[in-house]
Formats: sequence, C-alpha cells, structure tokens
Amino acid sequence: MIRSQIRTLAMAAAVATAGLGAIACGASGQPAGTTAPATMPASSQVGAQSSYSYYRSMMGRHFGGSMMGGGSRGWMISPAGYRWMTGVNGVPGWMRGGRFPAYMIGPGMMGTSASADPGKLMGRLWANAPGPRVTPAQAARAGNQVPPSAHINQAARTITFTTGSVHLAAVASPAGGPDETFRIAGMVNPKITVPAGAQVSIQVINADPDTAHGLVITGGPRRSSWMPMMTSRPAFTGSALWFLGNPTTAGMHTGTLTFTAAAPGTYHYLCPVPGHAQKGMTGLFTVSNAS
Ligand SMILES: [Cu+2]
Repeated sequence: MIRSQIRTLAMAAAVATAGLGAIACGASGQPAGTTAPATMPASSQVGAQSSYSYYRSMMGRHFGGSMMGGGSRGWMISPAGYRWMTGVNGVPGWMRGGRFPAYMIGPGMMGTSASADPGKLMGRLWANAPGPRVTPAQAARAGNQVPPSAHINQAARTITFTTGSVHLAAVASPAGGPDETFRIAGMVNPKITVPAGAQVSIQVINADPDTAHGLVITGGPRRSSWMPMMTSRPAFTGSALWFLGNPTTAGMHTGTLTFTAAAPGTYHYLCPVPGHAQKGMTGLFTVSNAS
C-alpha cells in the first residue's frame, strides 16, 4: 500500500471515530462490536493457534513494542483482541461497527474522504499470515473453472446445481477485473442456485493486490449496507470466510467455506469487508426446493 492510500484510509477512519482518540471502549474494556458472535465452522479455525502467533508478532512489528503493555493496545493484542480482529467464533468487531484504534490508523488523519476502505489496512496486516495459498495461474484457472455438475448460462450469468454436492471457486478482484467483484465459473457475480440440503464448499481466493476480501452467505437485504454484517449473519453454520490478506510473492491467500444449504430460500453472497458489497462484491444465492 502506498503512503497516500494509508493516509486516505486513516483520515476517513478518523472521521468515522467521530473524534475518539482510541478504541471506543465499553465498561468491560472491549471495543464496540464484540457481542452476538455467530458460529464459525471448524474449517475456518484451521490454523487458529499459529494465526494468533502470527498476529502477536505482526502487531508488534507494525505498531511497536508498546503493544505488549496495558490499555487498549494490550487488549488489542490479547486473545480477545485477536478475536475482535479476525472473527474466530464470531463476526469481526470491525465489521460490526467497531473502530480501529487511532494508533493503527496513523496520526493527523482528520477530515478526509468517506471512501476509506478498512480492507486496505487488513489486507496489508494479513499479507504474510500463515495458511494455504495458490499461484496467480492457479487463481486464474479457478476463477474460470466450470464445475462438472453445473449448468451454466453465460448470458443470464447463472450457475445452477441439481446435485447434492456443490463445489465452487470464487476469486475476489480477479486479475483482468472487474475490480471489487467475484469471478465464479468465468462469470462476474453470477446467480448461484443449489438444491436444498446440498453440501456446499466454496474456495475463496483473494487476488486483489492491495485489499482484503472475504465471502459470506447471508440472508440479508439485496442492496447491502456499507457494513452488512451489522444487520446480517451467516445464513448457515459455516457459510462465512471473513477475510484473506493481500497476495505476496508466496502466493495468493485462499480458504474454503463449507456448509449445508439447509433451508430453501433466497440468500446472497457478499464480501463482508465494509463497503465492498456496496461496490459490487455480491450476488444471489438461491436454495431451491429439492425435487
Ligand atoms: Cu471485499
């Protein structure tokens, strides 16, 4: 991320904090947005221990040794702060209206644009996180791969499954664009239909060079808010992968969410990073009555 981007993000975030100099703490000392956790699948917690180790060292590296002290910095580097940042066992606090503390955003950032993207900060912080990765060539193949059991309508941008086992790949901000979209089976944000009861796995790859992205299936409104996880929850147990960091020379981060499409209905998939669904990272996900 270039310095001007950091400044833009930081300024807008400072506006969002409405003058608060640090994390908005409640009586418990926790920042806002720590309540009402949603269930996370076991697969999303793979590597959680090593990820926490990464988190501690990364935060110290970015924000200094004082991370280990008391106050909000000490809380932020605690297991509770880690959960607030990552959403292990719940929606990340910063996706639920929580605010990044000022020291993470940077000094002198008041009064800038409203186009701040917290995904820029998180993508940078998690760029070197542990976890599986793919090469850019693998990501390109995955984004264009049509699952053998799927029925595709390119013109209508639909992908329909009638099988009880559904495997998809979704590439966030794919090379060649469009930016801030998902490429699935060679299409931009296609409408996905699966039968009720289907076992669904979706491999998510973050191909965006400078922004974190994730994917959540929710029952929230069609036109998403800036912060959709304020009003939505994962529709099914396991239907969330909160975010993946920026690619590095080691490859592009990838993760797979798995869930059972238990109840017929109309849902949406979206990127839960604030602002991204509004920019276009969303599409329909329909669970049809099994015939
Ligand atoms: Cu995103």
